[in-house]
Formats: sequence, C-alpha cells, structure tokens
Amino acid sequence: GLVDLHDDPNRLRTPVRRTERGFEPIGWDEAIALAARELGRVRDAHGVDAVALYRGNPTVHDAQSILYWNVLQRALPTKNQYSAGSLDTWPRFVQAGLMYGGFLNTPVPDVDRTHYFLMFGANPLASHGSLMTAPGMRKRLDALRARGGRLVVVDPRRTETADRADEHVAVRPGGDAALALAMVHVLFDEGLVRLGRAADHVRDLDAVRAIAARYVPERVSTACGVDADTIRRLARELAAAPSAVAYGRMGTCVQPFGTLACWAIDLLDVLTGNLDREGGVMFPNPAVNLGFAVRTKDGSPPYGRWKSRVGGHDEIQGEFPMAAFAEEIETEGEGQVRALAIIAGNPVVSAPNAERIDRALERLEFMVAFDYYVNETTRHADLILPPTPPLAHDTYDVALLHFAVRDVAKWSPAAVEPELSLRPAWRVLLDLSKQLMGLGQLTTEQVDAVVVRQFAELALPTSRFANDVTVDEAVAALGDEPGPRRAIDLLLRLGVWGDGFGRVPDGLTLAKLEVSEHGIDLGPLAPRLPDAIRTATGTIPLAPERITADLPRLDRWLDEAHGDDRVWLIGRRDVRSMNSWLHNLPSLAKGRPRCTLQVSPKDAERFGLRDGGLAELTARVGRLV
Ligand SMILES: Nc1nc2c(c(=O)[nH]1)N[C@H]1C(S)=C(S)[C@@H](COP(=O)(O)OP(=O)(O)OC[C@H]3O[C@@H](n4cnc5c(=O)[nH]c(N)nc54)[C@H](O)[C@@H]3O)O[C@H]1N2
Ligand SMILES: Nc1nc2c(c(=O)[nH]1)N[C@H]1C(S)=C(S)[C@@H](COP(=O)(O)OP(=O)(O)OC[C@H]3O[C@@H](n4cnc5c(=O)[nH]c(N)nc54)[C@H](O)[C@@H]3O)O[C@H]1N2
Ligand SMILES: [Mo]
Repeated sequence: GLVDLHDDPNRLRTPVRRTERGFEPIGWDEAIALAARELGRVRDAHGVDAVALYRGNPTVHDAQSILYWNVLQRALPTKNQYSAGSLDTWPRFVQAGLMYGGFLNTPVPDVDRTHYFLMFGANPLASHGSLMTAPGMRKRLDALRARGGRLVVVDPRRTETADRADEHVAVRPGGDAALALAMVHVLFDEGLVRLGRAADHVRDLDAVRAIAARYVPERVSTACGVDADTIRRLARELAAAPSAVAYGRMGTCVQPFGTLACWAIDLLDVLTGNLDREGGVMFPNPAVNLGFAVRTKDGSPPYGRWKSRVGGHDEIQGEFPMAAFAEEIETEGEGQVRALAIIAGNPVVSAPNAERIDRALERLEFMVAFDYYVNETTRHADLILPPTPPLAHDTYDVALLHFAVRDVAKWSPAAVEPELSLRPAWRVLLDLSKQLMGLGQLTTEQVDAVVVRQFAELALPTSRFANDVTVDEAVAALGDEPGPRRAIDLLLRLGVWGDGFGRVPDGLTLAKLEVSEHGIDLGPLAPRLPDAIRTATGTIPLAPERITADLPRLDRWLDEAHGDDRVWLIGRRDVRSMNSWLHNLPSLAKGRPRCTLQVSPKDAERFGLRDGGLAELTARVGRLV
C-alpha cells in the first residue's frame, strides 16, 4: 500500500491554508511563520495551557516525528497534551509503570519459544502484534502449534486469530479482570503458585492471595461468560506448561476494567514462574531505549501528578486522556483550550464521541495540522503542513522495538527522493519551535545543535556509558549534519548494544546499521531481572494500591445482574486499514464492504436480525445503520 500512498493524487504535496474558497497552497516560510504567530498569540494572551497538542499513532512509526514533536512540546509546555495513548495502551503502561517502574518496561511474550499462549483481547492476525512486535505473526503462531504448543484466545468475537487457535474462550466484553483473577484464585487454591526467577524480586504476595480469595470461579462465571470448569482448567494448563505466556492487548485495555485486567494478566505470568523466563514473558533490551524520556526524577511513574481542569482526569505521562479533550475546548474559563497543534491524528474518527470532538474543533481560534491528508479532523485546521511520504525518508523504529519479540536493530533508508515542494517534518517542527521559543534569529543548524545536546544530557545519565562518556565528547563525535540521524546515532551509541563512542569497538553505531541492509539481529530475549526493574525499591509490588483501589468497582459489576438484556459494542480491526486511515488507497480499500456489524447468532435471533440485512444501533452518543 505504500506505493499507493506515494502516488495518491489526494496526498498533500504543499502546505495549504483554509480560505473562504477552500484549502489553498501557501509557501513553507509563510506557513511556519503564520503557525508561530497564531500559536504564540494564543499562548501570550491566555497562557500556554490554552494551546493543546495532539500526537497521533503514526508518529510511533516515524522517528523524526517523535523526536521533533518532543522539541515542540518543550517550546509549548502545555498541560493540554493529548495522544492516542488513552484510546489504546495507557492502562498497560500505567500498570507496568506501577509494577516495574517504567512505562516502557512491559514484558513481552517469547512467542517463538513458548509452549502455551493464553492471549486476551488481541488479534495479531489482523494487527501483526502490537506490544508483541514482530513480522510474520501467523507463521510464529502456527509454529507454536506445530511444536506441540497450545494457543488459547480469549476474545468476545471469534477472530481470525481465534479461528486458528486450539481454543477460543468467548469472554463477555470487560470480563477479563474477573476471569484472570479467578484463575489466580485457582493457582493459590490448588497450590500451583511457583514464582521461579521472580521469587527474589516480588513483594506483597500475601496481599494478592487475600485478594484472589474473593474471586472464586463460580462468582465471576456469569459476569464474564466463562464457566467455572473452564476457568479452573485454563489455570491448571497455564501452570502445568513447561513455559507459558499470558498476554493482553487492546481488548484488555480499551474496556471498563483495563488497568485491573492488565494487572491480573501479569499476575498469571508471575505466579506461574513465567516472568523473565525463556518461553514466558521477558523484558526486551532495545538498541535505542527511550526509557529516560518517560521517567520522573524520583523514579515514580508519571501518573496523576496533576488533574485536568474540567473533568479532573489524572495526568498520564504528561498527558490527559482523550475523554478530557472536547470538554477542555468547550468549557469557558481560565485555561480553556483555544488553539491546537496536531500531528498524525484523526480523533474525529478515532476517539470516542467523535461528533462532539467534531463540533468542538470548530470553536478553536487557530488549528495547525501535520498530515498528508485533508481528513475529518484536519478539515477544521487553518493550516495543514504535510510530511514527506514514508518511502521518501530514512527511519529507525525508536518506539516499537521496545516491545519486539527479539532484540533487533534496523535502519530503513529512503527509497525515493521526496517531492521538491515538501520539507522534512523534523525541519518544519524545529523551525516552528525555534520561532515559538523566540530564537528566530538563529539558524536551523544552530538550534538543532542545542537539541542534540539536550538529548545527550537526557540520555547519558541512564546509559551504561554514563561514567565514561561526556556530553561534549558525544556531541562532537556526532558531526554537524542536523536532523534525526544524529539523534538516532547518539541513542544507538549510548544504548546497551552501542559502541559507547569507541569504548566497545564492535558495538552499534548508525554507520554500522547503514551497511547492514537487512538489519542486525541481536538475538532472542534474555532474562533481565532484576536489572529491568526500575521501581524505587528495586522490587516488583504485586498489589499496587493505585490498582487495587479499583477492585470495589469490579465487585459492584460482578454483583449486578448480568441478564441478556444488554448489547455490548466492541471494535474490530481489519488487516487492510489502519485505525482511521488508509481508506483512500485502491489496493487497500477494494473488495467487499467492510463497514459491517457482526452480531452473535443469539443476539441476532433475539432482535430479529437477518444476515446481510440492515440493523439500527442506538447508543448514548449516536446512532448507526
Ligand atoms: N474507528 C476506530 N477508532 C480507533 C481505532 C480503530 O481501529 N478504529 N484504533 C484505536 C487505536 S489502537 C489508536 S492507536 C488510535 C489512533 O488514532 P489516531 O491517533 O487518530 O491515528 P490514525 O488514525 O492511525 O492516523 C491519523 C492520521 O495520521 C496521518 N499520518 C500517517 N502517517 C503520518 C506521518 O508519518 N506523519 C504525519 N504527520 N501524519 C501521518 C494519516 O494521514 C491520518 O490522517 O485510534 C483508536 N481508535
Ligand atoms: N492492519 C492493522 N494493523 C494494525 C492496526 C490497524 O488498524 N490495522 N493498528 C495498530 C495499532 S495502533 C494497534 S494499538 C494494534 C492493536 O493490536 P491488537 O490489540 O492485536 O488488535 P485488535 O484487533 O484491536 O485486537 C483487540 C481484540 O480485542 C477484542 N476485544 C474487545 N473487547 C474485549 C474485551 O473486553 N475482552 C477481550 N478479551 N477482548 C476484547 C476484539 O474483539 C479484538 O479482537 O494494532 C496495530 N496494527
Ligand atoms: Mo493503537
């Protein structure tokens, strides 16, 4: 599909400005000056919190966007920061932060060596993996079964992945926390708890035992839609397997009990001795580690340090959840959001209650979007600044390799030249930041030299070379060429696999990666306890209070009647679309219509629905046919 994207006539190839006649091309210098003037005006008149920033999912795949959005974030240090995180992984990151001491310290399934894979709320045959990053997921899961292993998928829907598994457990939406806690109950009840390598590194096991005592399989069975015998059998199978993985993803995060579910699933790994063992879940050791960027000075996870103005939502890693977004724009008063800069995001499709967001965006005094397309969201922008297309710039995956099933490093060079009418995204972000910081008199090169020095100052203290390399030495060795290459080289060389600027002669450098056409395989995941634990105590709290405080809400849910009168709507991912986009590319959009509702046969009968017919669905915030 990348070629279709490259050739798409609708892809923007110049900056455009909204006028009464529609979007019209505008020059780069003029566009950047306009954005700086308007964002600066709102900030100066109403304070920096009046400017909101949204960073969308595709930045995760583009190192320059992540690194240089960070520069804009420093130029506009607003509390109104948003991203796709709360539509996706925040429950997992918060839970990993509280248990392992870092949002990125999430254990990853050792899919290639495990004997038993219990997968909650993930559909890698459509998604390719997510917080279990690897190509060829279908082959890897087939190989697991071919070597005698077992794949069990816990998902309300019989997905493509469930269809290829040994067993599909059709949990009710939101039932995972209760289901996994009942499995924990069985582990204690039947004497199956074996901590393995984690034994010396965990605390509060008694607290977990006391909590689990309450979740008898018979108690949760109706609510989560899984019978008690199955719950007991799954717990026994997990404990008996030579090695096993319990893994949860989107479906366990974006649901009513996300953080509890992520926690309970990790307990299954810990209590069966599968944390930090081959074939269990392990902590990757990425060549570029951004852990330094998501850590607070005192080692506590960046979570709940302040609250949003209107709804009182907790801050998470410097951001608010998207639940706060529209209300912060709509609600008058000091700190009301009046301007927005958004990169690679389309919340008018991808966030809940999108119609409200659609209306809210109309109230903004100024909006600048970084995107290839005029879409449902960017149509509200005063200015759209398009990036170069993916085939036309180099990249290194600085994000998802934190979750890869093997440690690998790969530099992907540009395949073609970008159109002359485009500018690299990093340069545009840097020039805008420069003007907002009042450094307009400096050249891009001068400002980038400051940026790379700041990256060095941030990354060095947590580097294995912290005591050997100095900031001056590192910066001098990186050369004068501005841009993300330099920052990536820096992070590679300071990383665990890096050359430490000559200290480890055969260690990684960007130059070394550039001549490795197919990347470098650094090997399978390896045990990393206790080194991977970054909590203040150096141990893993098994029952963090900020997670267990939510148990009474789960108890209320369990005690409610779970009759058949309610219908639960869940999302569905398709292998040929990407969140809100890619619908403009013929090779990906062709074929049968995919915007369909799937319904369980029982519900279909109850509501008199016919296969292929029309259904009308009404919810609190909208209606669909
Ligand atoms: N309906 C629906 N909603 C969803 C999801 C879904 O599958 N369906 N998935 C959920 C999940 S898991 C997530 S992470 C969020 C993501 O939701 P968003 O953060 O909104 O991200 P996307 O929808 O992936 O892409 C948004 C925009 O990024 C632009 N873009 C792509 N690549 C680049 C680039 O390199 N640079 C720039 N500047 N722009 C680029 C695309 O043109 C597109 O308009 O959505 C969540 N909500
Ligand atoms: N082709 C393609 N690939 C993608 C994307 C894409 O849009 N298209 N998006 C990318 C992104 S941003 C992400 S975050 C990843 C996501 O990667 P995954 O998490 O693997 O993908 P999903 O398909 O969202 O899987 C979530 C599953 O959870 C189920 N589910 C819903 N509610 C519940 C529940 O309460 N309990 C349980 N147990 N299951 C539930 C759904 O039926 C669904 O099958 O995929 C990435 N890869
Ligand atoms: Mo996502």
